[in-house]
Amino acid sequence: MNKKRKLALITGVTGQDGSILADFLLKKNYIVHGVKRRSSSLNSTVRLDRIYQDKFIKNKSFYLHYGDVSDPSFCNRILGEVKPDELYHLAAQSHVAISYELPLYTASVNSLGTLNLLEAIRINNLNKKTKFYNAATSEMYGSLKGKYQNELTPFHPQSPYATSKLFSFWITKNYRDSYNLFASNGILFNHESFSRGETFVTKKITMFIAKYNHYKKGVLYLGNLSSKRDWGFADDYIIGIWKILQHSKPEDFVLSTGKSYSVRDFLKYAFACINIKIIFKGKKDKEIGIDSKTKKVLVKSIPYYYRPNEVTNLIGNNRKAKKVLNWTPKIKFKALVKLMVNEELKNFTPKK
Ligand code: NAP
Ligand code: G4F
Repeated sequence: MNKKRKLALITGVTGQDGSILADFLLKKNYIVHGVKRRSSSLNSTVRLDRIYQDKFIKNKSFYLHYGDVSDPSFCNRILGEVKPDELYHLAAQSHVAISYELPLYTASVNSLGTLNLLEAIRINNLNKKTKFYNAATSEMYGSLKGKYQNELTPFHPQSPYATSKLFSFWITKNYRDSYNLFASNGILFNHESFSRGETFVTKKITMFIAKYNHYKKGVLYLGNLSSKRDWGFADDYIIGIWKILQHSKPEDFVLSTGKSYSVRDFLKYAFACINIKIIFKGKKDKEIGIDSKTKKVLVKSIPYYYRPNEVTNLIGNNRKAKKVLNWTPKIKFKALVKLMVNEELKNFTPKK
């Protein structure tokens, strides 16, 4: 007998995680609906090129809808129309540094956007049908105080972004407890891939490496090279996100690798992929990275990219996800750097 295909709705489908998740769910035979914002350029759907299906194809598996999570009427309508089995809420103003420049906008999208979707589930009486995943973040913890951060660690958000996400985390829990909704938070530590947004540090570095490898010139301007993150591979984390909604009950989970490395470490391994040994001189916003052979300056730390209140270190303990969901990240830090650089080198096209 034919099993009924599951219906998923993804907000933030044009982003790193949304595009990888859409691909993953289609391979699992889901029917996938995604929300994309109206944009003046068609480029915003570039990450979806490999799975895009034309509007006029009958019985498609992948549908895109224009919408914005900060618009409650849209959220009510789309939930009423699609009636998804699983709603993956990934849409966000996801850049920490930009959240200092646009704090109200960040709160409106990240906090109220989440509430709009939860309300839409309730208003459409989908409490028993729709499972809800909220993309919470390790940024909610603020700088590491003990050995690691897990589901029991107190939160101490240090940016408008982190604070906006803390609202989304708690409102998800409130709706779970008040309305018996299957609503879970994933507290995800940094995860990267070739599809990472170009202004996040790993993608900024790996794109520079490909350019430098070709032109043999240029300087990469960065902020704090000493800050440390628990960096994993996005494809591993997408499996974790899916597993969170397949669990028998709604709960919150940390997804992390358990190891943290500095931006400086990332630079070291990334330059090594193109056979450059980089050495560092100076401190803080006077620090520079130099090619040990040619003595060319490759990297400069400048105040412009420093944040008003830097989260200095994050390390997650993923024991609960391992035990309850049987989830473990496969790709380790060095392999991640290599994978990102190689993909960047492969896709590099010089300007004419
Ligand atoms: P991303 O690449 O920045 O993608 C964000 C997505 O949200 C994009 O599709 C974006 O659309 C969409 N979006 C932004 N504002 C919207 C709005 N008002 N209405 C509808 N859609 C909107 O982020 P990501 O790295 O994939 O992360 C996915 C989610 O996980 C985010 O919520 C992020 O905060 C959270 N998170 C990420 C990490 C990580 O390391 N990647 C870790 C922890 C938590 P456009 O393409 O039009 O901009
Ligand atoms: O790549 P980042 O901008 O990522 P950040 O701030 O850790 O946030 C990412 O991970 C969070 C999970 O922990 C997500 F919730 C969030 O949505 C996002 O995906 O910066 C990483 C580190 C920071 O310490 C930053 O100060 O790199 C440092 N850094 C140094 N120079 C830089 C730069 N970051 C950026 N973006 N650009 C630089 O030039």
